[in-house]
Amino acid sequence: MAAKVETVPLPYSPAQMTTQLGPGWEETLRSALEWMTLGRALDARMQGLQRQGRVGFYGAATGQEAVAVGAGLATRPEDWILPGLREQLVALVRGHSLVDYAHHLFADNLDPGRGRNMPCHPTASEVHYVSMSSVIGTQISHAVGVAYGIRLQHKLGVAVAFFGDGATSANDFHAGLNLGAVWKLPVVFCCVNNQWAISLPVEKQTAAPSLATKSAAYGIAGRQVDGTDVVAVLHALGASLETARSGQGPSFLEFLVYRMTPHSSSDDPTRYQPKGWADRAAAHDPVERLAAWMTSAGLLTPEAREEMRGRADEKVRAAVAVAEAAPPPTPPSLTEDVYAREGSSGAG
Ligand SMILES: Cc1ncc(C[n+]2csc(CCOP(=O)(O)OP(=O)(O)O)c2C)c(N)n1
Ligand SMILES: [Mg+2]
Repeated sequence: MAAKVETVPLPYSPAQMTTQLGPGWEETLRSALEWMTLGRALDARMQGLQRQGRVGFYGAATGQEAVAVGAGLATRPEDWILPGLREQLVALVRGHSLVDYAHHLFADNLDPGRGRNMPCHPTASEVHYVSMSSVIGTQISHAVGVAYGIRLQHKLGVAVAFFGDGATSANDFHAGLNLGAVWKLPVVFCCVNNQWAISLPVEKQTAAPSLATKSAAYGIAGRQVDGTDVVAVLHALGASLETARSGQGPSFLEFLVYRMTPHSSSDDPTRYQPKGWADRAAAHDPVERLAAWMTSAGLLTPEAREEMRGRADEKVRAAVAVAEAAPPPTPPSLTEDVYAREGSSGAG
C-alpha cells in the first residue's frame, strides 16, 4: 500500500475550528496555551538551575510543546504513554503533579523513582506514563507489547509511542512497526522529527523523502503533520487514536518540529548546527504561533497572555521551592522497591 503523506490543513476560521476540534474548541485552545506556556517556563527555569549546579541534567522540549500538549489533551486516561526523550508535558497534562515532577528533577527522597533515574527521565504510573528509557527506540517495541497486553486483557486503551527522528534508524523501529501492523494492535507511533539526533541532521539520518513514508513498508498509513500547530496535532492524533480504538490497527504520525534548544544540558549546538538554524527554529515557535492566532481571533488579550506567563512562572517557582527543600533519598531506600517482601505479592 502507498503511504499517505500529507500535511493537515491549518484550520483558520472559527467554523473550521469547530469541525476540527468540535464545540468548545475555544476552551481547548486556552487550555493548550496554558500548558504550553507552563512547559516553556519549566524548560527555561530548569536549564538555568542546571547551569547553577542545582539539578544534574536537563533536556528541554522547547519547540515541541504543541505535540506533547496535544497528546496530553487528545489521549484518554485508559491510554498508555511510552515516551521518548521529551514528553514530560504529556504526563503533566494527563494529571501528574508538577511538584512530583520537580521532586524527580532534584532526585530527592520524594521522587517517585527515588533518585534512581537521571533527571528528565520521569515515571508517572498513576497517569499510565511508562518510565522513560534513554535507550533510543526501545519504547517502540515496548508500546507494541503494551498494546498486545491491552488486547489480551480485553481492555480499552491505546498505546502511544513517542520517539525522535534518530530512533527511526534503530532496530526496535522495524520490530515494533512490523509486529504492530501484523497483529493489528491498538498502537499509535508518534515520531517527533525535530530534525536533529544530537549533532546529526535528519538528512544524514535517512535518504527517505519523509519519515512518514517509512511506515508504508509495514502496511501502516503514515502522515506528516505540522507539529508546531497544536490544532493539527489534536486533529491528527485524535483520528489515529480513534482508528486504533475501533480495532483498525496502528498508524504512524510524523510531527515536524524545530529543536529550539540544545539536545540537552551536555552539548553546545553552535559547534554543529549551521549558522542561522536557531533563528529559523525560533520562527517556528509553537507557543508564539498559538498565542498569535488566539490574539488575532479575539480570544486572547496581551494582559491575559502576561497573566498566563505569570501563573506558569509562579507554578514552576513553587514546585522548585518544595522539591529543593526535600531531603535526598536515604541510603536504605536503594533496595526498597527492588525485592518483594515475604508474604507480599510484589505488586504495587
Ligand atoms: C541505542 C542508543 N544509541 C545511542 C544513544 C545515544 N543517544 C542519546 S540521544 C540520541 C539522539 C536521539 O535523537 P532523536 O531520536 O532524534 O531524539 P531527540 O533527542 O532529537 O528528541 C542518541 C544517539 C542512545 N541513548 N541509545
Ligand atoms: Mg531528533
